[in-house]
Amino acid sequence: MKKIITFGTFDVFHAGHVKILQRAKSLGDYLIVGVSSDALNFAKKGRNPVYSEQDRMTIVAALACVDEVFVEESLELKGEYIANYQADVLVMGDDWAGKFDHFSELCEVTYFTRTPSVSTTEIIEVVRSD
Ligand code: C2G
Repeated sequence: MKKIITFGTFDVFHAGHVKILQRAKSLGDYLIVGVSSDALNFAKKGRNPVYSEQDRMTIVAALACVDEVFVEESLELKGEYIANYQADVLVMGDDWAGKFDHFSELCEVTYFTRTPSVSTTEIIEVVRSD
């Protein structure tokens, strides 16, 4: 069985998130998703997510293409997560291109082009301005 792993905050879940998860799943048989903890999201983006860690996990876990979810506590633990889940492929969006190439010792590393014209930040801005 070919296992794929990917990571993200998946806050204010949108079509760009669905598309990368579906594309990730198409590379193998079993898709594992590390959902960033609220604390990790704050460290990465300097703000609290709109949806709590628990709600973001619930949404991602409900998708047909997702087989397993867990909380990503730290960017530094990515190697441990890949090894523990015995992932064959790491998928990330190309906003992270090159950043995880060193994990190619552990598994294949693939970056997918981000879906254009949709982002959590833009959705938050549109909702705020209304
Ligand atoms: N994404 C995408 N197209 C968009 C928006 C996002 O393909 N229009 C992808 C991102 O490239 C990422 C995934 O969806 O691979 C999740 O996006 P975010 O929630 O923004 O993830 P991020 O906060 O960058 O967390 O360990 C790495 C991180 O946890 C990634």
